[in-house]
Amino acid sequence: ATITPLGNGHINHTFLARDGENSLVVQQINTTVFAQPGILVENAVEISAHLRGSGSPVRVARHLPDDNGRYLHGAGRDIRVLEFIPGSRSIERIESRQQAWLAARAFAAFSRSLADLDAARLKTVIADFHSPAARFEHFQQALQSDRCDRVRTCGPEIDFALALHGQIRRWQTLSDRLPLRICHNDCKINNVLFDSDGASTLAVIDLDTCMPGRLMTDFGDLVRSGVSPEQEDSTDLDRVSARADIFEALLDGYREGMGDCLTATERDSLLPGSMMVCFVQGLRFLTDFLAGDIYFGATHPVQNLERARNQFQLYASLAEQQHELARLINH
Ligand code: ADP
Ligand code: GN1
Ligand code: MG
Repeated sequence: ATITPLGNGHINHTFLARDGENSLVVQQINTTVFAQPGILVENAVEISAHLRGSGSPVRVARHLPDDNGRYLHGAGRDIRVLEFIPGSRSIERIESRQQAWLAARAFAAFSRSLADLDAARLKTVIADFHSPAARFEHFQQALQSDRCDRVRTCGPEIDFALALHGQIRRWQTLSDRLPLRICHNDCKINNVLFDSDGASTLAVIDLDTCMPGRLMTDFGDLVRSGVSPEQEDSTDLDRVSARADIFEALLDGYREGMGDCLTATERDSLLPGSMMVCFVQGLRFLTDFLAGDIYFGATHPVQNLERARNQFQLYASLAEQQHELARLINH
């Protein structure tokens, strides 16, 4: 087979293996992030079985076992094989309202289809994954230890983050009031596969963090990764902003996919959730910058700081427009 790198994920190493007509996705799981790859496989198999068994139209990329029924390979038991979704492509930036609507509907339909799967059947992959209070604590620890002597290089970003401590508590309180549901927990725009001309979505992928959570963060991640005309790595901060028309399309698509499943409290959490996820993602990048780029990696020394600035700018843009955006929700 020929093996080539695939996609732009931050966490795993993903490859496309091609042999004539046959294509497979081969992925090396990042065991720094996911200490127990077996749990990822068990959760994914459970989810695939539930979707198939319930006749859901939502498609995911299935994990494929070898002839002995094993899902994990290699000396580190960290290599897996996934079904390749033919004719698919992922996008890194939303270009149109239609793309926004389709992606949001796909992620919402995914959660809706899992509403009747017993949450106890899925293992917790990373505890407190979307807890703003836990993320803030990690940030404070990184700040305190300053193990790479980088604190002195990012004073303004640290001050920006510290000023939002009170807001973190309010977001945590809101999140704690919401129902726990099985969520995707990484509803980034490149985790949904479109067909080649972008006219429909084919599958939801990257199920590694799928576990009980809150819809406010699923919708928030969609907004975070899709609402800006610039990607999260962009340093062109003047162009980083929330596009209200894309926000509206994400909202409409999400509501369409959730149908009547969304409670009133959940609906009211969508905008705060979007702001929270942008800010917390900035905080996560800043924390990783302070810790030495051990989680997200970096292609140059200040990349995680640049990503943090980008996400803080996006948060500020959402905050500035929050009253107009709230009107779209109450519409
Ligand atoms: P990571 O956890 O590192 O983000 P992903 O599972 O999201 O890894 O895969 C990274 C990228 O690889 C995706 O954004 C997509 O472009 C591509 N990809 C992953 N799985 C498939 C698949 N089954 N079919 C087609 N493309 C895929
Ligand atoms: C990671 O795996 P990927 O690239 O889809 C991260 C998300 C972040 C995102 C930021 C397990 O997602 O939580 O929001 O990067 N995944 C994990 O781009 O931490
Ligand atoms: Mg991914």
